[in-house]
Amino acid sequence: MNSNNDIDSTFPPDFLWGVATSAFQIEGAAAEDGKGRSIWDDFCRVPGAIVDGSNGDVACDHYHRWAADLDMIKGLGVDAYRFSISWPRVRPTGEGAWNEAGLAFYEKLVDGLIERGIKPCITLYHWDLPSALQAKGGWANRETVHRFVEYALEIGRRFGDRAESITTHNEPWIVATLGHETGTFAPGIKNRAMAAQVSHHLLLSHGLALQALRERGCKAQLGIVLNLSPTYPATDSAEDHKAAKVADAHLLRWYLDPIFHGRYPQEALDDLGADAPKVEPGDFALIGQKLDYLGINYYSRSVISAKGQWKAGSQGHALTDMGWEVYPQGLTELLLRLHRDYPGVPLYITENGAAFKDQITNGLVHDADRTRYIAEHIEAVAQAMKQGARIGGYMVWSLMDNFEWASGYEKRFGIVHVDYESQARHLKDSARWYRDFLKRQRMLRSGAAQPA
Ligand code: GCO
Repeated sequence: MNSNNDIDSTFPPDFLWGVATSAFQIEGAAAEDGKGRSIWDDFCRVPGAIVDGSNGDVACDHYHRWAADLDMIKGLGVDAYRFSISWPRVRPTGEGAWNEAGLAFYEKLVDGLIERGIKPCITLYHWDLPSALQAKGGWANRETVHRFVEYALEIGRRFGDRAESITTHNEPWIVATLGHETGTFAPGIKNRAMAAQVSHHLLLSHGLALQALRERGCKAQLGIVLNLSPTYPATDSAEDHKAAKVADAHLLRWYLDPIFHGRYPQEALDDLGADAPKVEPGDFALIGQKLDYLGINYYSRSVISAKGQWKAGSQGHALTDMGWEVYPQGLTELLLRLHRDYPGVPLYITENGAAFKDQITNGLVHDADRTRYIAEHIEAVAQAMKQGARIGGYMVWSLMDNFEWASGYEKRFGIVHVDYESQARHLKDSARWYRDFLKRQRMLRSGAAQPA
């Protein structure tokens, strides 16, 4: 890669390039057309839960601006768009009647994408559980697993023939750990044993949904998306190495091992002790359904110090506006490790991107730091592929600035700038770079140009 962020590697012709979003972060229309409340609607009302006191009531108003947004996506020249369905929009209380008005929105969206030549990649659960199910115990209640399977089947029945893929869960670690252990995300519970039980139910719901969708002949590719931030010891000391291993067992292997090897990692079970989840006979067989793909969300590495003393950036790596290290080689290393330890499944980068403080002047955003971040990570993917990893696609997080959970609207991840007052969208330089990069890839693929 040179200083213009030109990438020399040519990716395979069927490599899927995309952009990603999620329902709660962009849709708004929180109470329209019969939509039910979600745990994020509720969490936003908890004083102090969201840094800027904001909520998802309007967000990017995508519910009303979807057609123009799809035109914008088409303009980028991507192959695919990854979005999530709001469960309470299509089934307001998580059980009982389906909300046809809500489903109609996703009908328009899916057809609108196909008309524009873009493949719809659906995520079923990007954290917005219907509040009515939370009132019955939420993911800590094993019954919720069955409600999720019903939801998955209905979406499969309606969209399975048109969607490129259906992902069961986005980042179950976040749901379990931030939602139920640290309490920093919805539903804001602080109970480690409950968090462990929630993680088990999420995995079980994933496996049961895959099994049920396949039984019904769902044509879409089926998989799960995990946030896999690889762990590194802060120093060479034995304590730090041990701490990094335990952290890896909680962060990565906790979700990978049950799916691929039929068990939870012993290091994490030992650490949990009495807080370990209750597993019923047969659960692991259900969880271990074959995946058509594994989605990976990669932002940064995790550096682990036994004494908790490590400071991000202390080894000279740049930080994003989230305070996360820019560490692209971690992505190459992660992909190669997955290829080695969990072989046979195609890997997709389903999220990668960065928040930086943007300045907009006359509709222009010169976000050189974000462009560089994306280019370096695409290059990191190419490096892993050259060393044998099987990677099927890459998606930028995010299409546009949006509601960044507990950080509200203060952190901007978009390659498109959103003015929340006017809802005007402006392509940042990173979006223009991505568009030009994809144009060049297409030319290289069709042999119309020679690599530089
Ligand atoms: C995620 C989330 C996104 C976040 C992004 C940046 O899956 O973690 O999908 O919703 O906005 O990760 O923090």
